[in-house]
Amino acid sequence: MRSAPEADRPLIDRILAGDRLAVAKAISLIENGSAEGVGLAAEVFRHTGHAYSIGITGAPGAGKSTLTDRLIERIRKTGAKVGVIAVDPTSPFSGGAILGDRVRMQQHATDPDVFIRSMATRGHLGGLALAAPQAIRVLDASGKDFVIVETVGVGQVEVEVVEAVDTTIVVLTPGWGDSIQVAKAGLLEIADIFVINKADRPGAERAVQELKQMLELAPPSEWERPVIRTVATEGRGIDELFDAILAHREFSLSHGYLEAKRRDRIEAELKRTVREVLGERAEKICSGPDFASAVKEVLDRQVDPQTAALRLVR
Ligand SMILES: Nc1nc2c(ncn2[C@@H]2O[C@H](COP(=O)(O)OP(=O)(O)OP(=O)(O)O)[C@@H](O)[C@H]2O)c(=O)[nH]1
Ligand SMILES: [Mg+2]
Repeated sequence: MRSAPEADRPLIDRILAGDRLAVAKAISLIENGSAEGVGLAAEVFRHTGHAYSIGITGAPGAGKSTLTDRLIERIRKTGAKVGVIAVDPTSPFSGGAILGDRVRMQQHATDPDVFIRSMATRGHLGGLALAAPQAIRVLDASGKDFVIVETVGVGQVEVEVVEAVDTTIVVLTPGWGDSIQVAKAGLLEIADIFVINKADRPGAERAVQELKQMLELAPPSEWERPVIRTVATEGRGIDELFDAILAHREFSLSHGYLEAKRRDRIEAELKRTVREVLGERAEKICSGPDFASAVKEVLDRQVDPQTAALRLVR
């Protein structure tokens, strides 16, 4: 049983001590977009910069959660601590659609150095694109060495969430077929590592070849993106995948690439936040009493819409 004094300690202290309940609470506060969450995120920020983040994305059912589960296992063998956020942009409630995942990952539930949590957007300003990086930072501050973010890679939001991580893994399966779909979803651009999962199924080799051909057409880059075959259900290819992640981290660090990426990310986050704040302000202006009278003035032809709008803003 948790003693009362423990629960009375400031949330930030408990997070820094790696207290799971505190971490879960913090992520809920952030998810809900509460004022307390905003204050907490600010406190948390000073204690971040340690964790390495990994994004896992791909079509529904590609095996992302099974892979994540295996990766947790692999990472734990090194003694490192792991946090996982499963992002579900389609659900208004966390733990809804992804509940199955949490059950599957249950084997880690008793490991104090693993934290797994699904996340949806509720009230957070800017939605998941802004909430997810904050949740990653909570896990970072709580002492996790790796943070894995699982998203279903089908939309813009997911792509934005994945942009918030250090290494992005795109999971495909044999017969993922229409490669144009993959390209359209923006998955080719964001990948640092490709995984062809379900390699136990027919067509795996063809999928690898097809993908490699497609990559040859892409603009050349210093990091040659590996294509790794896995059978997540059997744990095959997981060592190779983990090695590829470490190699990408090594590459990113030694080429100043990670530093540049983190800078771009901060820029993007600041811009997005400024836009969100201004958007909220705009909503407020457009529902206030001055707005109604401005409409009337324009209707009465006392003022033109442009001038009236600028006046409202001022
Ligand atoms: N044959 C085979 N099946 C697999 C493999 N990996 C995962 N599966 C199965 O594929 C199904 C989906 O796996 P998940 O790990 O839930 O896939 P996901 O990408 O997380 O799914 P969503 O989160 O719903 O998008 C499950 O029934 C898995 O057991 C694999 O390597 N081979
Ligand atoms: Mg999943």
